[in-house]
Amino acid sequence: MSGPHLRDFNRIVFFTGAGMSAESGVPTYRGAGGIWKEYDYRRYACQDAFNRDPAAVWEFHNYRRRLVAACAPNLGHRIIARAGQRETRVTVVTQNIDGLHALSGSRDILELHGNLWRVRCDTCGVKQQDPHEPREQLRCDGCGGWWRPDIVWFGDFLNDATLHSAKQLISSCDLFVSVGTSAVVYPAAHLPEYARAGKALRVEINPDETPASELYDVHLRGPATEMLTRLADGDPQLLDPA
Ligand code: BV8
Ligand code: ZN
Repeated sequence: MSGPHLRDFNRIVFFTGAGMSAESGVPTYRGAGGIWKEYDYRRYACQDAFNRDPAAVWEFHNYRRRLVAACAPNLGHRIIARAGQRETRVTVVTQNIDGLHALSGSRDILELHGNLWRVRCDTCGVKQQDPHEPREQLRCDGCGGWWRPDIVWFGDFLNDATLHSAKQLISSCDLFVSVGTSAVVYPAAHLPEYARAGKALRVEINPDETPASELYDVHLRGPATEMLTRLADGDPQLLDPA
């Protein structure tokens, strides 16, 4: 199959969005059936909403936990994880909070927007990793404050160290593969520019054109699993055993 092929690169960054998990059954944000189409994030997924009614925000996030807990990594997640198990340096920079990259075996993951399965106390700031199930206990064992999802909601600043590491890695990679993002949310949508500045070969995997498409050298217009299979180019180490 015509290139590029993952085996030909040494430092790869996969920059993923909700489209990466669409074939696992996780709803995207904006597309058909997108979660923001049904739920207004101003009511269920921002600090103001949490200050007003933390229980309602938890009801919404426990609904998302149940939904995502029923989803499994897809072939695309597995190809990325296997690419990382070889000498090639592979990093996943994701906007996803679903935890499916980790579940599929990827190790080097930068979660720009936090994680659905982690909480932090809104008062003392202590953090806790949860099992993949809804959370019943909403109060911090330490100070009695409210636990809040450790997610970067609109209006929240991203973690500086995470964003800085992402910019560093993307500026020095030789292959940058964007998978399933609409490139409309900032500062994440700025990151492909660092790949261009770093002279990486840039591949956009998305069935649709995006506002960032002109930043890419190669456009693979199809679903994540099929297009990542193409990048794996029949490599038995990357694909599912026959
Ligand atoms: C901040 C977690 C400082 C939450 C998310 C500059 C200009 C304009 C606005 C701003 C700016 N800077 C900051 C802002 C404000 C805001 C922003 O960007 N607004 C946008 C809407 C204009 N940014 C912020 O608030 C950020 N914080 O800047 O703090 C600050 C503070 C105060 C005031 C000013 C600044 C925080 C942003 C993070 C928000 N949290 N997620 C949760 O889940 O509850 S964002 C969320 O949406 C995602 O994480 C992702 O980042 C983003 C976009 O979603 P995508 O992943 O791209 O998914 P989407 O559904 O949109 O698209 C799916 C794509 O997949 C489509 O293209 C589709 O074609 C494709 N697809 C579908 N199926 C498949 C597929 N592809 C492949 N295979 C398939 N099968
Ligand atoms: Zn606390």
